[in-house]
Amino acid sequence: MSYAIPERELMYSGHVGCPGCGASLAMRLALKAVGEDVVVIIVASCWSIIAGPFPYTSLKVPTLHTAFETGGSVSSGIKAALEMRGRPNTTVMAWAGDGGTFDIGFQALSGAVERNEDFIYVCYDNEAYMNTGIQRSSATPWGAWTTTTPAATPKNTPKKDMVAIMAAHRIPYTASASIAYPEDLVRKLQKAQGIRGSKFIHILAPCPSGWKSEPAETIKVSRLAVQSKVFPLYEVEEGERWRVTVRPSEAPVIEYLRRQGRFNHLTPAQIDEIQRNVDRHWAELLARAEQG
Ligand SMILES: Cc1ncc(C[n+]2csc(CCOP(=O)(O)OP(=O)(O)O)c2C)c(N)n1
Ligand SMILES: [Mg+2]
Repeated sequence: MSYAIPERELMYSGHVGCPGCGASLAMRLALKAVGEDVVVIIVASCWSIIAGPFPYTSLKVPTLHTAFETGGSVSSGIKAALEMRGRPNTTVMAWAGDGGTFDIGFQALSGAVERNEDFIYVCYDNEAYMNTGIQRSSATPWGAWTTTTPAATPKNTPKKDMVAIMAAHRIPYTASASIAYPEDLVRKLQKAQGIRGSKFIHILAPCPSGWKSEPAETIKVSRLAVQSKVFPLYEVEEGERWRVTVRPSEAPVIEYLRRQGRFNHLTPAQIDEIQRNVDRHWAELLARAEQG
């Protein structure tokens, strides 16, 4: 079997991500997948910091830092500029957190993909506004502690289903991906790169500081998210053909939750409720996948 992850490294060591930062690993793998001929649009987030202060950079590829809500519009403009300069094959990859995607950048993103602009939009999802101090976002899961949803009154609404919302735009390609399944992640980014039009990739990115997890367990926590079906791995073509790409094992959600201090306050009844919701969403996903 050939090794499916390119050996090239387009991210330098010595970046300023925290120990065990899932978002840093996500970028390293994404760049291995798409290669050097790329412009990365970094939306205000932890990654604005991880990339390094000018004139330093942790990336070996052209990078443009931009405002929080502008990932969709700036990526559209950069793609148009590259085309005018005779570089239609250069990949444009927007790189934004969950706050920049699910919340404040949502309008620009929805507009851009409705126009079917030709870029890959990656949302690395650490399930809160981490860079400004762990505030809840619409990607924060039900029951989680954040600084704005303290343990006595944790988040009481479900996580927004962003992949389904993007698929509902009927764009050519939408997928979820995990740093614990790097070959699946690389394959999805390379597949996206080969498709013209809008592509959306949703990567779960554990944040030891915000999730109160062990830095050394970032990959284990990522894997448990997939195995417990909290974060299933799948792809959607043209909003219609749904396909599960990694079959999960039968890990109970408690295996995932108990490795993260942000869920410490949950009662057994609340954990049962999370399990029931995960099972229901998995059944819905399978039904869609079978139809597709
Ligand atoms: C319009 C605007 N409001 C607020 C901020 C402050 N801000 C910078 S990064 C950030 C949090 C971003 O959260 P997310 O997109 O989830 O990325 P993360 O920090 O978690 O990596 C905020 C609120 C900003 N830069 N611009
Ligand atoms: Mg975030």
